[in-house]
Amino acid sequence: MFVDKAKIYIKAGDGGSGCVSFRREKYVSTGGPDGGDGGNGGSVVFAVDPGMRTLMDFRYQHKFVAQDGEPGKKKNMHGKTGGDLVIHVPPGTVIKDFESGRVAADMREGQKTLLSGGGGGKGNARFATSTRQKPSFATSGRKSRGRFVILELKTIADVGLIGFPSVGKSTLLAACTSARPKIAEYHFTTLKPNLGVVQVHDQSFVMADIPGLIEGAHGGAGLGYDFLRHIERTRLLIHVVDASCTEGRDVIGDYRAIRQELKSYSDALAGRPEIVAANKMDIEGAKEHARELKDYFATNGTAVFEISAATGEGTRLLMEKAAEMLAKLPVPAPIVEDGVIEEWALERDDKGFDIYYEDGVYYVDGALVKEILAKTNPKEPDSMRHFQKLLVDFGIIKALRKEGAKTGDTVNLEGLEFDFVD
Ligand SMILES: Nc1nc2c(ncn2[C@@H]2O[C@H](COP(=O)(O)OP(=O)(O)OP(=O)(O)O)[C@@H](O)[C@H]2O)c(=O)[nH]1
Ligand SMILES: [Mg+2]
Repeated sequence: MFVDKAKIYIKAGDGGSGCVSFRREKYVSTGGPDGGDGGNGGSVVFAVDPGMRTLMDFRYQHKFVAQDGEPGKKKNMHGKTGGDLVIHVPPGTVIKDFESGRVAADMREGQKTLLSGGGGGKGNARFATSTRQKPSFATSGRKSRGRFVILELKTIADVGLIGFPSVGKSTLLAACTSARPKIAEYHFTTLKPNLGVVQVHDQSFVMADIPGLIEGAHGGAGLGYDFLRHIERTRLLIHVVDASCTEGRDVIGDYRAIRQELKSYSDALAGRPEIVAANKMDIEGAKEHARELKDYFATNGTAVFEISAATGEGTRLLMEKAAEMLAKLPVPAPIVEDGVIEEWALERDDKGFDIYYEDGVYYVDGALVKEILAKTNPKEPDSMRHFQKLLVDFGIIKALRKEGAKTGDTVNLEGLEFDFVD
């Protein structure tokens, strides 16, 4: 079974909550606050494993959750940070957000953090001020939201072999590389892509052999169509045609039918430079059909090579031509990463503020509150009106209401006190 697409669930670790605790000292009834912060949650990291060739591992495991941060402890001890979760994928894995379908990462090499862990909460020791010496509250850690992602393997190869079943694609791969694909006279012998490295003088390139295509493949006929994604990222195509026509085929008709399937898959793929390989030249009558092909391409400049993948004849010249063309072709850029990761970071349950209640006062603090206050001048009515609008827009009023605040209650925003009006 070949698996080249998978849907998995990923989630970063939640932040550990801050601790509420007071020092215990001899002869002192209650000492100062000493509750430590919670640890940050672990992140979800994707890493390329060059040895992996399929997404098989994801058939059985769908859920990947990084470790949560540990809660803070007394004596100002911080909770342990949750361990990152590293998910190994084969090179060429494209990661897409399931909901939006947008590309989050194109894993070619190295590693990438896709979800960051939630920050740990603050322990009560953090909230001690000259006027509030015994804070009996701490904040909880940030929760991180899990998401579904689609993994799609788009093999990275320089050359893609295309053609009808049984034309000899796998035989050609075996003749030119150390790959040992299955070869047999029946159609659809190849069920998954095979890769091999071709060495030509001091140049080398990767060649991919995929299941054969047939007419109507784009409508679901045969099984090769889905596999075109594996040669989407090639720079050059070798279109293999069976010149022996032993199956009663017509070389030009075959060639055109495959071209049609390529076009229905993608214009970009159909626009790739192409070399035609007239195969099975060792069989009688092949010469004649190869001639037909050459005549057909006489005017458009497509190179036609006569080869026998079985005897190896002509394959060297074909590979040299491929190497020569590749040297002039640019390396394709990675699939554009359109910044989903930043959005995800914002979507974390990180509102930018915390609310806690003590002795009849609702305290609100956090980076967002500081930012709003920095822009506010309490002496100017206009500025205060804008300030109120910001409190509504950023959901602070709603959150206060949820915490139980009612008209007349005192709200303390990082030191600025006002009466709550609902
Ligand atoms: N005589 C001769 N037979 C060949 C040649 N190349 C391939 N064959 C035979 O053709 C049959 C099909 O070859 P494969 O390499 O499996 O063909 P394929 O294109 O990979 O086929 P699928 O994987 O089914 O798409 C096998 O029996 C091969 O031995 C050749 O140059 N000459
Ligand atoms: Mg094959």
